[in-house]
Amino acid sequence: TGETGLEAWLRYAPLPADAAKQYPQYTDIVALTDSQSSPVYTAGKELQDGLKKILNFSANLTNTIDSSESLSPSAIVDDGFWLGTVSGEKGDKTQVVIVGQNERGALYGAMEFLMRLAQNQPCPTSYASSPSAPIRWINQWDNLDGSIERGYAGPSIFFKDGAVLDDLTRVEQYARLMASVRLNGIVVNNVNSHCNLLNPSNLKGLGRIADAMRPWGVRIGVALYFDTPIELGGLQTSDPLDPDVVAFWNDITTQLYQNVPDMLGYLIKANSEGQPGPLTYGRTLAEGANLFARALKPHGDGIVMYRAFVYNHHLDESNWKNDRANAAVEFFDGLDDVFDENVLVQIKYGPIDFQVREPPSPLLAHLRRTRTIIEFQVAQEYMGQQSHLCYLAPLWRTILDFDLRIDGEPSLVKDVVSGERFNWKYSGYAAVVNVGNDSTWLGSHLAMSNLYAYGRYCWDPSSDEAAVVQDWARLTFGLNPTVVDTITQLSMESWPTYENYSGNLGIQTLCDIVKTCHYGPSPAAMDGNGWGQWTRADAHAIGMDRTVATGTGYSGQYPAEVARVFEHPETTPDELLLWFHHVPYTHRLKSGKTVIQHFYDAHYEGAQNAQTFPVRWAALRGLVDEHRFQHILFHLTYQAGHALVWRDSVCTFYHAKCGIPDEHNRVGNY
Ligand code: GCW
Repeated sequence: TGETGLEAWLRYAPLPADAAKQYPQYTDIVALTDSQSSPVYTAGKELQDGLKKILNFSANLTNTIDSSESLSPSAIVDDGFWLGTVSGEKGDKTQVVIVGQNERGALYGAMEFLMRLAQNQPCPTSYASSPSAPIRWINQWDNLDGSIERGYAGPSIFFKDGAVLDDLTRVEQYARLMASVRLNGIVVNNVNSHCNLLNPSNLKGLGRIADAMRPWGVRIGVALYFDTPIELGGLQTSDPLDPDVVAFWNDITTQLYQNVPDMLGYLIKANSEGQPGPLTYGRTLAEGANLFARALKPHGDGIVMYRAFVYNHHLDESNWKNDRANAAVEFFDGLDDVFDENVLVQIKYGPIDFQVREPPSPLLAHLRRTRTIIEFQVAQEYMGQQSHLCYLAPLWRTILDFDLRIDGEPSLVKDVVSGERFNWKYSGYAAVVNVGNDSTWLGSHLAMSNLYAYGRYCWDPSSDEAAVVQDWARLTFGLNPTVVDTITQLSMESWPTYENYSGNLGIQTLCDIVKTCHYGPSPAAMDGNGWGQWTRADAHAIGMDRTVATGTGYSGQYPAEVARVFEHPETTPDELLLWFHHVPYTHRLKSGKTVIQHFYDAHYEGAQNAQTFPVRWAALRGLVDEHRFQHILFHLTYQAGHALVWRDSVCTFYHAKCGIPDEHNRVGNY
């Protein structure tokens, strides 16, 4: 299965003999638990399996130890662990000790040990590690019929024909991958969901999903459809203040907890892209969120993940002041004190929609008492849909390292999200992931670095993105430095390359909005519709004027110090210029180039670099198994071709719009 991709980065490939012989003979594994559904038991089994595969050791697994010693390292928090070595009682045997702060932490420590071993890194003598944030979750956009919204890797591993699949083997394997990068929760169905999830047999099915994932320390939650009381309950209304509606949700929640006693809670997309919500009934967003919060409250620690992705998708472009980017702050301002304490607001990293370049959502600077979850997308919806290599960790870092300067104080997005900035105990990360039934999980072997990196970043948002992809490459493709270096370099170049040929200077990914496929170049599709992902390109100028002085006022949603920077073209960084300003094509960038010449040059540079990807990959022939070698070569060759299509479509479009020739005489001379 190594070659098909099913084991992804958890292949535990055998170490070469000369490396393997440096390791002590691990003979006995003790997993201190009585329960086979405990992550501690899973840890023991995983160690047994990993040692067999990596070192060809057959170790015994038991669950008791003759020792009064107990280790309780104090500096680790929930889900954290300590991994180290201690000398045996007579000093003759070295033992590896893994101590979890909880059961999940023990599993994480065991997998850390194995993933180091698989990279030929001996067990550290003393290593403690704790998560940056307690919420490290995935959102699946899987529909009950088995299709996946924005899925590019086959049908759902959870659902088919309106029901939960009988065979959940892939779900268990997915939970194993999640545990290895310390992801601890998943919402299994689409936010554009429907009420058929909540029929009695599916409630049982959800229980089976939870049972399959629990041994890996993964808890499940569900996305709810706001009008379920009408459509499933036969009520006249779904008004969140109606007593029958309240009773309906209380009842559903009780039934859910009967099947999933450790449920994470509810993810809610409401009043967004045609979905009903509290505003439909003349209620506030908080009244809608609190309805679910109160239904959850009696059952445990379940939370409402209320999505901030609320906006009007029939916006009138003829009004210069209209701006979809303003929506989240406009809708959520004033609600900071009225959400119940178990409501968290889930905010996409940027104010529009997972574009190739966005500033961080300003809502992250507005909610102080209401805790937040930041939403990323491992699914490469606007990023080449797993047909293009686009390693996203460098993009995530531009968001996580951004200093919002809330109240004039250091306020890095990662410190807001971790809870540190406002002293929250429960907050963190979600990412939309579109794994499917394909044996590669995401449809592309190389795209899996994004899933791996997502977990690593939730745990430690200050990780070095090159080091993360190197670890992933060693685990996935082996220890050959040529292979690891090539994959690392291609991955590190991939986002800047993609940005170059897809959409520059903060103009967004110039793909097809109107057909809603969000794939392939279509700069014309950005304007003239209600979606609000506008570029306002005409014959003379381009970009959204989001200034307070003359535009939509969006820049003023940031704290003062940041707002000042974005208010003026001179202080706005080039890469976000057209996000914030409407400027002539002849406007000079800090680089000295005009906007239009930058467009031409960037598209040629990006497409040119993409041509090198298959060539550089091809140099690895014989160093990677033939199956994966060919699969990846095919993808990179396709990407190289599609990059040319991108380049020529975008350059030709703007050339025709403004009539300004390319200084290097390429555009229009095909
Ligand atoms: O990015 C957009 C997608 C929709 C998605 C929506 C959302 C699930 O194009 O497919 O719907 O965002 O995040 O709700």
